[in-house]
Parts: sequence; C-alpha cells; structure tokens
Amino acid sequence: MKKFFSAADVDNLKDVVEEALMLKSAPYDFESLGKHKTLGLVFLNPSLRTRLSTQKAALNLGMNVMVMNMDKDGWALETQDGVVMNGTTVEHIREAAAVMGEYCDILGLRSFPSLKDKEADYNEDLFNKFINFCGVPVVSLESATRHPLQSLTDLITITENKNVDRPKVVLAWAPHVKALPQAVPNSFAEWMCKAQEQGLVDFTIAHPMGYELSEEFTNGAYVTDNLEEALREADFVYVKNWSSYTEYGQVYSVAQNWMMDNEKLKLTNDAKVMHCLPVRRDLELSSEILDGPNSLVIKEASNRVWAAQVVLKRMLEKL
Ligand code: AN0
Ligand code: CP
Repeated sequence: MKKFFSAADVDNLKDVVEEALMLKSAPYDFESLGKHKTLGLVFLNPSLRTRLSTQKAALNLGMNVMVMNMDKDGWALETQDGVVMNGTTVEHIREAAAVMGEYCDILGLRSFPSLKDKEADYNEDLFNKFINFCGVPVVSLESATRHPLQSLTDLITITENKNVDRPKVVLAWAPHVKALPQAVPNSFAEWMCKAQEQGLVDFTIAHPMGYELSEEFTNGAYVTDNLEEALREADFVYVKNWSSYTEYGQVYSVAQNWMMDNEKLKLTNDAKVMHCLPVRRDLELSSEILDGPNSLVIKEASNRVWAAQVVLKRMLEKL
C-alpha cells in the first residue's frame, strides 16, 4: 500500500478487517517489521485519538515515531504556487513536505477543510501537494473530504459487535453549534456503501433537508430526511454532525429533535450507538446513551489502534 486516503485504497474489506482483528489478538507479532523505520505524524489541526492510536500502532510494529504539530510549532505554510512570499507565510509546502520526506519512511497528515472554498477542499489541493512533494507513502489522518482510519475502525467495530450476518447500519445527522467538516460522514458513507456492495451491511443515511452529502460518497445508500423511518430495525446507529455541502459550510437552524436519545433508540433493534468522538454531550448524543449499555464509543476509539496498525503493516511490507 503506497497511500491510504480513501476506501479505494483497500480491495477486500472483509480481509482487511480480519487482518486488523488478527493484530488485535496478537499486537506484537510484527514488532520487527518496523525496525529502523520512522513514521512522521504531521498535524495541521488538533487531535486526541488519531495522534495517540497511530503512535501506539507504530510502536507495536517497532517503528520510531515523530510528531510535528505544524499548526503550533511549524513555520506558517504557503500552499499556493506562483505567489511572491512577501506576506505572512514563511515556508512553502514544496520544501516543507520534501524535507519531512527525507526524515521519514512513512508520513501521516491531518488537514481539515477551509469550509470556505469548496473547490479547493474537494480537490484535496493541500493533501495532494503534500503527497506529491514528500516522496514517501502517506496515511491520511483526516483530510478535507475523508477520514479513512476512522471509517476502517468503524467497520472493524461493526464486525466485532454485530448479532446478525448483514446488519442494518444508519448514519444519523445530529445537531452541533459549530460548522463541522463533511469528512467523517463522507468517509463513513464511502466505506459503508462499499461494505454494502460486498454484502457486509445494509446502509441508510438520515439527515434534515439541506444536509445532502456529495453523491460521490453515497452511491447505493438509502437516503431519507425521516429519522424515525431510518431508525426502524437499525442494528447500528452512527451519530455525527456535519455542515451543509450544497450551501458549503453553512449551518441551518431548521433541524430540531435530531439528537439521539433513549426514546429514539426504542425504534431500533436495540441498536448499538457509535460516534467517532469528540462528542458534545446532550447536544449530539444524550448522556444516557453515552453512559448506557448501547454505547460503543469507547470500544470504537480503542479499535483505532488496529485500523492504524493494519494500514502501517501493509505499507511497511511494500517499502
Ligand atoms: C472533527 C470533524 O468533525 O471532522 C474531527 C472528528 C474526528 N470534529 C470536530 O471538529 C469536533
Ligand atoms: N475520531 C478522531 O479522529 O478523533 P481525534 O480528532 O481526537 O483524533
């Protein structure tokens, strides 16, 4: 594997999940694979889970890890070509990425969207430049449009916790006070649509009108603006807020009563509730669910290690 950016970078989902679960049962079986190899994790935005779980995965494989909080500790980065750098930016991504590629065998990058320039965000301008200029394999730690380590984790967690062969999985929009990226829901939808194609799940998306995701991610999903209808017979409910894609980055005040709570859970098939975290309690998801028996959020976060480890293992094997 030369890059891990989207669901297209993995062929057989069942195989990758099985390999991740194998690593979970024997975390140190490949502890020599990463000897004398260095992973660099570059963050342009905050992170708790991605940062720690990916470091832990790399350490389990015997790698060295370096973390660069570019947003706080790096020079202000210029990402546009052809500009005279006489403003506030100090270093061009061409040099910065190339230099980090000299120090590392594999690089991870987190770069959120601007939520202002739809075209630049959805072209993955910054991410593609980083890939092109660094010259080593790159793992996405969440880009403008996708969060593949999270989505792989989510598929692992669904596989581990399902009671039926082909569970009904529902992505349910939830309220928030800030404009959040579409990366997590885009990516979850992309992976679940592929899982549906491969016979692993049935996939439904529920959101208020105006929150339609880009169709490139939702092909094959059943999409509705009726949350109650979507929740009926659900085995897994994946709660997440996102801002509008069509009115790019906007938040409407129309959506009422979309927070997941125990009352709504009654409509489901005693569904397990998932969220990528961080979660706003009693805004996106009720405390009673988060603290109750149906919540999978901690197990899900725990599985981030095995998603990262299987991806790094596959990359190390191809170095
Ligand atoms: C980010 C998002 O929604 O993309 C990161 C989630 C992993 N969430 C927030 O900014 C709260
Ligand atoms: N779920 C997730 O990616 O969390 P962090 O933003 O804390 O890394």
